[in-house]
Formats: sequence, C-alpha cells, structure tokens
Amino acid sequence: MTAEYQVHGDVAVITLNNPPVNGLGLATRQGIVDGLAKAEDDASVKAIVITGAGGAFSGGADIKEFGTPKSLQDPNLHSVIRALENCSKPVVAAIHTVCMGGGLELALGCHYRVGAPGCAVALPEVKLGILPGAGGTQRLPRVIGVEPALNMIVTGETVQSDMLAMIPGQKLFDKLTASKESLADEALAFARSVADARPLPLVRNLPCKHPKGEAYFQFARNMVKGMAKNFPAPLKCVDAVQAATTSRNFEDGLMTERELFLNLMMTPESRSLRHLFFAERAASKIPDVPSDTPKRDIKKVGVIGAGTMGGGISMNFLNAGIPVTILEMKQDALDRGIAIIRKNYEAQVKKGKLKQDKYEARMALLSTSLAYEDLKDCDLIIEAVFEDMGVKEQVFSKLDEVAKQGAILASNTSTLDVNQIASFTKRPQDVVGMHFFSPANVMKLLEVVRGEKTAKDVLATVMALGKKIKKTAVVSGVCDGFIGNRMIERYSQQAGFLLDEGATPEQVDKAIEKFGFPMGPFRMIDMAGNDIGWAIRKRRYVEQPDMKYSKTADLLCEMGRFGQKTSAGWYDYEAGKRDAKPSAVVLKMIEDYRAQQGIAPRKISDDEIVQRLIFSLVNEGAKILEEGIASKSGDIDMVYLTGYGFPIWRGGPMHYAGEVGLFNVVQAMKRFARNPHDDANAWAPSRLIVDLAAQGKTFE
Ligand code: T1G
Repeated sequence: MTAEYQVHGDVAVITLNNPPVNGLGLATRQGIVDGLAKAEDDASVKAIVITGAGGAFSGGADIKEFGTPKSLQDPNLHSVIRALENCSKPVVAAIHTVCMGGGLELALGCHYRVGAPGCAVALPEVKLGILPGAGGTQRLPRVIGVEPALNMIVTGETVQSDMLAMIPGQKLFDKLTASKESLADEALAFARSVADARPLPLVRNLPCKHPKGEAYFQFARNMVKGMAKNFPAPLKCVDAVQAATTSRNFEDGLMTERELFLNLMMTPESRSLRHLFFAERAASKIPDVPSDTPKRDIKKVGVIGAGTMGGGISMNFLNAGIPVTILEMKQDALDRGIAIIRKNYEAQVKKGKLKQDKYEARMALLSTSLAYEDLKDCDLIIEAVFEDMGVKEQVFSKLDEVAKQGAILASNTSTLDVNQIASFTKRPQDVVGMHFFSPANVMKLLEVVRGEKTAKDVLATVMALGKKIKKTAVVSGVCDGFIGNRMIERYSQQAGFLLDEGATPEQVDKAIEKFGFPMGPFRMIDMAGNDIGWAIRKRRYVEQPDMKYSKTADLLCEMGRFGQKTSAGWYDYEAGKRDAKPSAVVLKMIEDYRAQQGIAPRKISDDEIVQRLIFSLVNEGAKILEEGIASKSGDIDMVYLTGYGFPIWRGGPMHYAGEVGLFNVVQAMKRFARNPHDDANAWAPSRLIVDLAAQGKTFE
C-alpha cells in the first residue's frame, strides 16, 4: 500500500508511503481517494490527517510516470485535490522534511496545514521545464501573497517552512509545531480542535490580487526574460500567476494553468531537463556494483604535484573538510602551489563567497611534504604529475612501496592507459583514474576511470567521495581520452576540416555558440592552449596514423600562436585581454593551406557546421556506448554538460540526437562521409546508432 489508512480514536490518518520520496504516482493517488472515502463513511471519524512516511511529506508527482498513460489516469492529481476540498470533514496536512511540487499542491488542497520546522518547501517544476500543474500557481499566491509565490514558482527554489510561516498574513501554515518529532501528536490534536469548525476553509476561496496589477507583472516579465532566454517555462509561470489575479473565478485560473502546463510538458526543453534530472542521479549507479557495496573510509588524502591541477584537486577535499598532504619534489614548487591555493581562497573571501574563518580552517587542514613517506597513512593518494607514462611509472612504483595497505591510488591522467599505470604496482585492484577537469576546484565533472582490475569497493568509494566533494562523477572504461576527451577529439577534427573547406574560425565559433555552447572550439582551445592539443596530436599521429587531421592547427603552433597565453592563437589578443579578434595572419595561413591542398573553398552553412560538430560527438559517443566504455547514454550527456558546456536545454549530445531523430543523424553522417575532404572513417556510423535508428528508437 503506498497510502496507508489508520484510525486514531476519532481521527483518520492517511500516510503516504511510496519510497523514496512519496511520489504521487497512480497507486498513491488512488490510496488517498480511497482513504478519504473510508473516512467519510466512518461516522466515528471526525477529522482526517494526511502525512508522509520516511524522509518526505511528498516530493511531488512521480516524475518517472511522466509521458506514460499512468500520469493522466484518474484519479489524476487535480481530482485528488478536489476530493480533499470536497471532503465534509476537516482534512489537515501534517508536513515535514520535504514538501514539493505536487506534494505542496496536495497540501494546499487540504483545509488546514500543520508544518514541522525545517521542512523544505518548493514548487520546483520550473527546473523540469514545466510549471506547477495541479493548482500551485493559483493557490500558493493566495496563501503567501503574489510576490513571494511568484519568486518561488519562477525560480523553483526551496524555502524553509519556518521562513514561510513568518510571512505576515500567510495562510500556508495554520500551525508550526515545536519539532518534527512532535508533528504527529500535534497534528492529531489540531485535527480534533477543528473537528467541528464550519464552514471548512478552502484556499481557492481566498482573494488573490496584486495592487499594481499589470505593471507588476510586466516588471516581473522583464526580470524573468533575462535569466530565462533558452527556457520557455519561467515566463509561462508569470502568465499563470497573473491569471490567478485576473481570472473571473478560480476554475478559469486553473484552466489557464492547465493549458500552460500541458504545452510546456511537450517542449523539447522540458524533455531535456527531465532527462537530465534522472541522468544525473543514474550516473552515480554502476550496473555491476551494488549500491550497498562497503566503502573504504577516506580520512586523509595525499596529492602528488602542486601545479594548477594538484592545487585545484586539493581544494576540493579541503572544502569538504578532508585533510590533504601535498607532495612535491622541490620546495619552490610547493611554495608556488600553496600560493595558488591561497590566492584562489582569498579571491573567494574578497567576493564574499567564503568567510575568513572558513578559509583559515581549510588551510589548517593542508600540510605539505617533500617526502613520499609522509603519505604513508593516507587513505587516498591522487597523482597530478606530468602527463607522461614514464613519470607515472616512477610515481606509482614509489607509491606501491610507501602507501599503506588498502589505500586507493588514483591518477589524474586525462588520456593515458590506467591499466598500464596499475601494472606499475602490486595492487592493481586499488588503482583507479580520477580525471578532474581544469580548473579542478570549479569544474563539476569527475571522470572515474575503471581499470580492468579496479576493485568494486574502490569504485563505490570514489563515486561516493565524488558526491561528497560536490562533483558529478561518471564512470568511464579505459580508452584513449576516456569519454569526454575521446569525443572532443572528433569534434576538433571536424572543426579543422570546416576551416579547410571554407569556414573561418569565427564563423565556426559563432555557429556553435548560437547553438548554445558558451565557447566555440577555436576560442576554447585558444584559452586552454593550442600547444596542449599539439602534443596530443603528435602522439596520435604515431598511435593512430589513419586518423586524418587538418594541418592548420599544427601550422598555427609552428607559428608559436598558442592562444591567449601568447596573445595570439586562432585569434589575436591584446596583451592581458581575453577578447578574441579575428586574425588576418591566421586567415592567410588557412587560405594558403587550402591552396596547397588544392581545396576550393565553399560557403558552408551554420547548420552544416553545427551538424558536423555535434554529430561527430554523437557517433563517437555511440561507439563508446557500444564498447562499454560508458554504461548509459545519460552518462555521456552528463559528461558533456558538466565538462564541456553543452547547452542544458538541449539535454546533452545523445539526448539531442534522439530529439533530431537517429535516422536523420545517420542520413546526415552518410552525406558527410561522401565529402572527399572529410574523414570517411570518422563518419562510419556505429552499429548501435544504425540499429536504434532502424527501430525508430533513441539512445534512452
Ligand atoms: N518523482 C520520482 N522520483 C523522484 C522524485 C519525483 N518527484 N523526486 C526524487 N525522486 C527519486 C530520485 O530519482 C532518486 O531516485 C531518489 O528519489 C532520491 O532523489 C503536478 C507535475 C525530493 C529534494 O521536482 O528535488 O509535482 O536515483 O537523490 O537528494 O505540479 O529528489 O534513488 O532511484 O534527489 O534526498 C516536482 C524533485 C515533480 C522534486 C530529494 N517535484 N526531487 O532529494 O534525493 S513535478 C520535484 C527533488 C510535479 C505537479 C508537477 C529531490 C528531493 P533513485 P535524490 P535527495
């Protein structure tokens, strides 16, 4: 039973019990309606309490049901709320911990609400690209006022019950209990105290006006327009709340809300956000590693290398209150590294993002050393040394001698073979890749690279640790570039071919930035440093001789144009400035290269640019899925969202391909493969994408 019915004396109690968050799925909705009917028929019952078992009153409608017939099947949430309002006996919602979305709308349909302190209250539907669809936009303004309600609905942000109870004139909570523990008893007592109250109060009958009317809502729209440019839902939230103040009657307002809700449900933006809601949570689950796998206790972390990466990595653990020892070979390198960490924290203190005492507390957790022996009691040691297998061998051989038994030995390598690194130790089961993205203390993505021998408890430990240091951890198998960098390689390859065939760096960047990336490939590599890509390409020319590249990127590096750090890259930069100016020198280099290659430049459309860049990611992603390097397409989407700036409203490359239609993607890839200046191998469609396209399916 996902909604249990019990009678305590003269009060019936309906308890939502649908773990993990009492989502209002069909069975639960039916249970509420059945419970109300029982209470109505039982003459000894004078009042009714509705509450939630476990860690929530209710987290809202069951998002897992969206898009399935169940979500529309009666009793839908509207009819459950009507049943509450029409109940002839008082219904009291006893709210605790989490009361969100449809859960709050359910509570607003009750006659009274008793809340425990510290309860997280929200209408977060806008974060799923929709809006409250069961009366929330019509009832919340009536109980806390138009402006506080509009803020909550447009932002989807959570507000604590104690705060809401302090709003002057609020009618959301009829009573705030002393504690969560006393909620059950106090709710029963409250129900008895209103057992004979008539008429029963209905939120729908409360007035709802805003003194400034249209002027206020116009102001609200202007504010919202700026922040919502790629998401339609926030502006519709304003329309729905305005309807609460202008509709002839409550039912008309509900109708307006319903229409707006159903329209938003069908938008690609909402499908993307709902996909990502689950993809983010699914990323932490590893198919063959049970969620109850015992985890190793990480009380002390060692970081080898105090460079930009080592410093950033260390900060993640200091921020989580975990002591760190940074090891370097030379004192001046250590001093430089610590100075960078201090500078980063001091910048945050200056911006008011970090309190001085917190900064000092974090620095107190940091120790330094020039001797491996000082890492002997670390539970996790992460090396962030030079990206060279010889150096990795020295480090891991040494760690094998020094680290205590059971310590996890992690490499921050961005492309090297973690199995080979593990082979430098006698404990390959304790070796794993932890690939942070620069700047490591800012970027959310953490690729956890699973070696053939990596133990399951090591994986479980690192994934849980990833969550603790507020990273989005995604498991990758071992291949060149893991998930993110292997796919970006194809993306960069296409960017080069587009230059060969007639596009300019600026046109390519602008086209993909219009698609939604914060930075196109050329502005991005100018910021990261063209010499980094150069070194990787040189290695790849040897290891993968059949992979074709435009030589323009190498010619650029041979000109010493490494990007912002040399005030010249694909673009020109004024010293110390970041604005990218098209460079006549680079355009000439590209033209000369085309002539030398015998390529007659042609006009290339923005659509072709976007398709070739994005579909190159999709095809490589499909191969990564096929090879088992990634276990779920949602994991690949999370990598691209949190590590490479893929536009959220498009849901990630694999989700976006599903929106375009895999059949259309395959057709486009076949077209690109026929282009003599392109790399036909790169466009050889993966078996997976061809099979799914033939079945009319998506990667999900
Ligand atoms: N439906 C289904 N599953 C849900 C869920 C929901 N509403 N909320 C959470 N889960 C699952 C989640 O997938 C995960 O599953 C587990 O619960 C723990 O989640 C008509 C239509 C409630 C604050 O948007 O914000 O009501 O991975 O890891 O950190 O207007 O979950 O374990 O299998 O996030 O403790 C509106 C979304 C729905 C709330 C708990 N409600 N959820 O956070 O746990 S739309 C929401 C959250 C709606 C009406 C409309 C959070 C949480 P698994 P978790 P948490």
